[in-house]
Amino acid sequence: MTRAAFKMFLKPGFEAEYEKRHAAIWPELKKLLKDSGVYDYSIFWDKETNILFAVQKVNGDQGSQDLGSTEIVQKWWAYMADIMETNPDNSPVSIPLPELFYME
Ligand code: RM4
Repeated sequence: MTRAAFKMFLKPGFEAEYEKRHAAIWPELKKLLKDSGVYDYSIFWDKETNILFAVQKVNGDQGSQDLGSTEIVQKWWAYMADIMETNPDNSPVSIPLPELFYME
């Protein structure tokens, strides 16, 4: 198991919509994430910067941001693209973050 963290960027004023959409995450996406070994996955929001901080545990070598070749993730990213900063392929701009401290 590895712990992974990354930041993404929410468009200003869309935090409620972001939370609403994620509260209703598509079951097939949730299943894909879990089947891919992604779990204990949280996303936090910094209201001062609109930065989204994601943390997750990963069994295997593919975290959530490595699943862009799947149709369901491509559909989800396209669905979320109107409220996030994205790359030309609709993937969210995602910056990996190094872990500096962990306490079990
Ligand atoms: C985020 C982003 C991530 C996805 C989660 C569920 O907004 O799209 O890539 O793993 O949602």
